[in-house]
Amino acid sequence: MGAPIVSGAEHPIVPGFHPDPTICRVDEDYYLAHSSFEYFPGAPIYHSRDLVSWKQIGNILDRRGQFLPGDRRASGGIYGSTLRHHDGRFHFVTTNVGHTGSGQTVVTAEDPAGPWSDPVFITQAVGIDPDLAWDEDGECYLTWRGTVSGGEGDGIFQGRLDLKTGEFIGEPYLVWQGHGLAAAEAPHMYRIGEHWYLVLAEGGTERGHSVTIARADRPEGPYEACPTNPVFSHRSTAGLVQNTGHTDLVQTADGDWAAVYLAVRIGGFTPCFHVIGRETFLAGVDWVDGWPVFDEGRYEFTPADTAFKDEFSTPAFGLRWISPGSEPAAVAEHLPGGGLALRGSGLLCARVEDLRWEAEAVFEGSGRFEVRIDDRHWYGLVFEDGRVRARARIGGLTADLGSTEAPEGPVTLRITSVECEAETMTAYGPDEIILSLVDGDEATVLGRLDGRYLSTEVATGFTGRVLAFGAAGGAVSADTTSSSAASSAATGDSSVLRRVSYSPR
Ligand code: 6LW
Repeated sequence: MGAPIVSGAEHPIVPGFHPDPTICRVDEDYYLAHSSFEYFPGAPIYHSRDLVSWKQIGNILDRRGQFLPGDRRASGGIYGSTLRHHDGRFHFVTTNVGHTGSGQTVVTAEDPAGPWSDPVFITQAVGIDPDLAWDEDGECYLTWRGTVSGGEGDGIFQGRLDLKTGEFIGEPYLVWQGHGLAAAEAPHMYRIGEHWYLVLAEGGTERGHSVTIARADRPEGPYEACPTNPVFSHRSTAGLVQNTGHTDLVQTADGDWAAVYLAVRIGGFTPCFHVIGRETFLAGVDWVDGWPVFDEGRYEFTPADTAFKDEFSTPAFGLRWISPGSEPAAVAEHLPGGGLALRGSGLLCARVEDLRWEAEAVFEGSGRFEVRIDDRHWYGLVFEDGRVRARARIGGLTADLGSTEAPEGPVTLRITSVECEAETMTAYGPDEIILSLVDGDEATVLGRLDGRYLSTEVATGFTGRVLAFGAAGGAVSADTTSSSAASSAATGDSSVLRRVSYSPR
């Protein structure tokens, strides 16, 4: 039986934590980028020719020179951004909130898969959610949410920009400040027909999230607000898709319009929880009296195939692999013949992209495998000293759940997300997480926990669940060469990750 067809109203085009989507088109090709916070490499970029099936082609910020780690804190790092194509080059502007004094960061590239340029910093533009647009004379405008360093006022600012130097031409100025809802942010400006349009996210990125819009004859305004604002929101609606907002518009190759936006899929009993972060959704857009009308059900498609298996047999990390506050190459070293020697306390991670899923990790020597939101919210298994233990951390609480002797040879650890089986309403969480040791056909369950504690509503922040792999504490010391890493792997005092597999359930 073929893969099911789903509606864009219910199912993301890019699942898992891929928030603050920004999109551009070049001829028949569409490109999409996302914020990525403390995870490096940052700003994953995707390609599509039909708007519904997307393939990751790179990570825009894959050199630390472009993305300083700053304080490496959870939900720090790379925030909302804008991707545009102008004058034969792709332009990506974003905020690294961990890089004090950098203002906004601009990188460019000829090939969207990279390499992207070294950064130009717009230090005067303090704040978040920068947008780039050009007028018919090639004048470049930066619009962002925030303030001007050394200046007055706070809100949606705009200025004419010298992209080469990062300096403003003339003083930046306030533009339209929105419909008056909380947290007016994520401005995007477009020249459409005879008007300049300014789209904002308002209401905050939670249940009250909304899209508002205004138009003007010139980029700097004055702006006329849309009489039916907010033009798009799920606030106070029923349904599992919530928090809709933070949109970016694109004219399709056949001249129609579409919008990408973030939303979450909630589960559990009220107030409900989202566990895999803010995902990217797609809607059609019609124009009525010169104002946009969102059509969420316009697109139907076969969902992305999220299953993967990696034996780390190629010298480079796949594009999915990211590290929170560190770098994959600092956490893991490729071994001759496949597998990774894991070292230190850093983690190698991949986004969870389904509401129900199962993942396995095969270790030699020792290792740890977790599902996490951040350092204070994770459930996992640790294999060391010949034993496997299930453990969990929720805020300030850490608990050992169960343990058993590890079998000889390679050890397979499994984490599964299943439907919650609770009988009472309030015990009904978004899912349950099962932690097991697999030995042949046998699976020994060492822990089973309510998934609500690994949700953004509990952990707070801007990210979602990731699978995380790391050394069990027997870090391979820095001067260990890979061959000696392989030999010490055999003696069980170092952490070698041989294989990871993941599939939706
Ligand atoms: C993003 C901003 C926001 O830059 O959160 O809640 C920031 N809205 O638009 C991180 O996603």
